[in-house]
Amino acid sequence: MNRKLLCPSLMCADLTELRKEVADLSAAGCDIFHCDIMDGSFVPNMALGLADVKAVRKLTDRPVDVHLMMDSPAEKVDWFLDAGADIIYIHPEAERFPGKVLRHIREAGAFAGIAVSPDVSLEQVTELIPVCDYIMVMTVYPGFAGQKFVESTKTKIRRLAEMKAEYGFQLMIDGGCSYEVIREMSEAGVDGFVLGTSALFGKEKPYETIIEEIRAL
Ligand code: S6P
Ligand code: MG
Repeated sequence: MNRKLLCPSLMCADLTELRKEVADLSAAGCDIFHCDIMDGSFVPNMALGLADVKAVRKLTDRPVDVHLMMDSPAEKVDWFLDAGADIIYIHPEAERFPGKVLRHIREAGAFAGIAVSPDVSLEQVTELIPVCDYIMVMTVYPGFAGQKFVESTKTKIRRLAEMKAEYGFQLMIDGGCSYEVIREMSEAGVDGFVLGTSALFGKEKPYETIIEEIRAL
């Protein structure tokens, strides 16, 4: 099994201590900093914003990903490219020409990704798969941390795992990633996990211990 890509979801971190949080998560061995950007329209919530991504970029040399939960992301993608995002995820159902946006992200030198919501089928995104460096299956409905893992997404995850070799994308999951889910989905071929309140934040244990335990699953 490959080394898991572990992506702390910074909306779950203590934002009054962002510098310390990023330093501690780095020291613990996290791989990619996950920034959830919401517009209050595509999803009924707001989380981080452009200024936060710029701040995180200044605080780490590790890859930073941006998960755009917004309507018509095409208009805003350049803001996040300029802010130094390494990976940008869009929701295809929020954009009229998602393939065009994914190609633009790649041409700008970043990695392109799609976030696939529980109600979006693989058939709906087939055309986009060859243009994706990352495919992130949403295992909760986008918008909030602390939700229950949606079991029915496992079928989609297993089907995507079978397609990885042909297309070469990294398969990620976001939402409700508990130790049990990580163990099972890692065996199923998932490469990376967004870590929120289910496994990483608000626990008694230090990040280092948790990351070590997750790597051993
Ligand atoms: C949710 C967002 C996620 C959450 C993460 C929280 O819309 O995209 O990245 O921050 O899923 O994780 P957890 O473990 O609290 O579900
Ligand atoms: Mg996310």
